[in-house]
Amino acid sequence: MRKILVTGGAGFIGSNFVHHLILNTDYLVTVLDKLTYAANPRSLESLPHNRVRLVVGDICDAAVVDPLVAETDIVVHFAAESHNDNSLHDPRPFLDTNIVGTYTLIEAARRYSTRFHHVSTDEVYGDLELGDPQRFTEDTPYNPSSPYSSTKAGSDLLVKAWIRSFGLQATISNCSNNYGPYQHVEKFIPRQITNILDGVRPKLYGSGANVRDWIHADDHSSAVLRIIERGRIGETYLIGADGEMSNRDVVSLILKALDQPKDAFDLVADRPGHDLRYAIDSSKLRAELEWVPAYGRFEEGLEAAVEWYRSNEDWWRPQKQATEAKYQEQGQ
Ligand code: NAD
Ligand code: TDX
Repeated sequence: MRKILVTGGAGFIGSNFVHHLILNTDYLVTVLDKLTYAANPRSLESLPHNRVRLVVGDICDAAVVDPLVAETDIVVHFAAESHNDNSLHDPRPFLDTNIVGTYTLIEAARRYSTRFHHVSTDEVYGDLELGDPQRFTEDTPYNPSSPYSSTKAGSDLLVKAWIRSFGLQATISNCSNNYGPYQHVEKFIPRQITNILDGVRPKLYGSGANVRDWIHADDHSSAVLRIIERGRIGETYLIGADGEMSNRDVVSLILKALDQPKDAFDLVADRPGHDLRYAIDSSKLRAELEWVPAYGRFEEGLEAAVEWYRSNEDWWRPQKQATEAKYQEQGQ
């Protein structure tokens, strides 16, 4: 049976990807995860133990990484410090994990000639104007805004250099904003859903006009699976599902799904350097690899996510208080 190493598999997208692998493939999965504050091993607990193994360790630690990469057929690299707001207050862990961690993994993949897939973000391209018809493509120049996105951009460039200089057998994907089950309550959509469930009004940064391009995490997973199975080595693929929406409109939909008045939200301090708009043109992935997202309307996927948080309070409750205390300190 084929073996796959999934870094960051106890986090949001990584755990959704492991669920997707178990349902749709016969891979034997090893998850390598440091179990930072962002991880929740419970996200994996319903999966068969004979198919999924969790190794707790740091991707920056070559002594941990090397033997795992040596024994696997492929590495899919999700592990990262992933939250922009945290990166503005304490950038150092972002440099360590996103840059040094990626370096440690690609050195191991080079040593053992292991197929490598690097999971990245559309934020490496900076932002677009509101109302501009332009969207990001694989040819858009890198122009990251935050400590988070600059470290992700740095990690992409390392992978590109290792492909060119050392013949690393790698692909890269840059995806838009994900939503779905198992997302930490620090992120926008789960924060607002769980605030409302706690009787607290949703909090929009600035005017709430910023636009994000939403994709369900399971569609991200199917795209990554398609790229590792059919993608061309050395190529970058943008992943998106045409889900552009302003933050204010997202909050309106969440309020509606939870039977709240449509103006029951607060505007709070804006994020410094807040990117205005992201939008993905995923034509290359769709045309070359015949990928199509399974989730149709964002509204339906969002309603399902609202229902998931309503039904899984025991999953998110332990993180909620500390997360809100941190936001309160920041005036958000
Ligand atoms: P997350 O924060 O939910 O999960 C990250 C996981 O990585 C956690 O389980 C954490 O414990 C683990 N981790 C962190 N540092 C580690 C280290 N040094 N060693 C081992 N494990 C470590 O993040 P996410 O939202 O699931 O994002 C996963 C990946 O997808 C990231 O690379 C992110 O840049 C990318 N991405 C995310 C989005 C999004 O909308 N969330 C969109 C596009 C791309
Ligand atoms: O309480 C909030 N209020 C608010 O208005 C929070 C937490 C966020 N926001 C805004 C900021 C953004 O415009 O909502 C939008 C989404 O915010 P986040 O969930 O923090 O996501 P974002 O900064 O867009 O980055 C996400 O998508 C790209 C992921 O966190 C990244 O890991 C990914 O690379």
